[in-house]
Amino acid sequence: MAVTTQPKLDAQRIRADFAYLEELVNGKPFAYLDSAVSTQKPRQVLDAMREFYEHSYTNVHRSVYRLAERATEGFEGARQKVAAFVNAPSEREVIFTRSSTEALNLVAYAWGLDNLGKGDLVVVTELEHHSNFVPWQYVAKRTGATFRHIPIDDQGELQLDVLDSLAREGTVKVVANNLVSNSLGTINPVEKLAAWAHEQGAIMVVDAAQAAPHRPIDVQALGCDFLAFSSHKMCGPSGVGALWGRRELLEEMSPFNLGGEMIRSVSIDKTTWNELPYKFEAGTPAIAEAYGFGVAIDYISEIGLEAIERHEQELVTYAMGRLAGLDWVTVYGPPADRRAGIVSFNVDGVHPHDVSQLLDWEGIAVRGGHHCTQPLMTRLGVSATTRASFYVYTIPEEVDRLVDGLHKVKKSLG
Ligand code: C6P
Repeated sequence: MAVTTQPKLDAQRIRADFAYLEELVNGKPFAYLDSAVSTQKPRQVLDAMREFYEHSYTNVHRSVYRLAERATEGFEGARQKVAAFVNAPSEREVIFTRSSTEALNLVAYAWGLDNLGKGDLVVVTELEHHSNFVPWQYVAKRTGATFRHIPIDDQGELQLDVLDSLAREGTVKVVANNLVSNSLGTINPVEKLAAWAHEQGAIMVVDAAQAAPHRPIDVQALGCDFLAFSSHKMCGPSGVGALWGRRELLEEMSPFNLGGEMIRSVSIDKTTWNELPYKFEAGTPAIAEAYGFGVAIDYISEIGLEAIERHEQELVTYAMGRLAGLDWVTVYGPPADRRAGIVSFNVDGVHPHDVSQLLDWEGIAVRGGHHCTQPLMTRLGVSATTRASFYVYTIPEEVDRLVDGLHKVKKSLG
């Protein structure tokens, strides 16, 4: 019988690609446990961007001289990589945006304003990041649609038993949910929600900001209509993100930003729109950043998304096991086997900002705050949490240092 071994990720070797991890903070090795906010950047991406700026850079889609063609090829090559990364049927369905936030705003405005009205329901979730919550709340208000949410249970998982009663309240037109919660790490049942959304005649909008960097994504298997993610959370530069959208929907939608590049023709009386994806890419895009996004996709794809997912699963299982031994720490969210590499917790009697400040003195970077999920914080009955989040360069020793650091926090402030 053939034995298949699943390749493991070598975090120690990967660490050598990240310059900042070699630095000392307060005389101690740096433990970066805040990758959910943004990841560090490997030399491969930085070198490639420098090379691009030095030898292939000018504006794209405008001129025919050699350098311009090279720039356009680099930019469009990145689009193909993004499309392949999420198994999009066509690269024309991939729109470069500034970020996940802009991608989600694009859908809320360009689809929502034309398709929502009184009697319609927009359904988000209680654990949504503000980027997939506030635009829908705002557009629902502007159009007269009803804004509803799917609540979570005490483990931070969606209570899907409310769906039937939601459907009775009106015509469900939008379901918007993150694939992975940035605060709790919950892996949400997006396929199920997409199937339900389609039964209602609604569109399914997926925020994959915390999923795309960490697990394989297949928009066709998910069955969604739109999917948003950001380059800076997956080893790429900031300032660029992507929206994948189903072609029929994108074709029908009005533009979001207006100006150069997104037009077919302009006259005093009338303007017509460019073809996809350019209809949604007004003005000069983040050219070298999109190119760097493509290189980052190559970088993490070479490590392997399954290997990344397994690595983070091992780390989160280890971290939750260690934190469970501290009866003065409250951990939020589902068990380790149903979450991604994110752990939110609170130390009894100590504000998360103080926890993160003291951990910084130990050379450990974590985030303390509401993580742009205030409705979730309200549900948890806290104003903030401390959050540790992992990536390809995280090692178990850093989890040990976090636990040691928390003992020190308790000793000084608990
Ligand atoms: N979350 C965090 O520390 P932008 O900023 O547009 O690239 O990503 C927004 C966003 C959208 N959805 C989810 C699930 C996210 O986690 C984020 C960004 C960071 O959790 C900054 S608040």
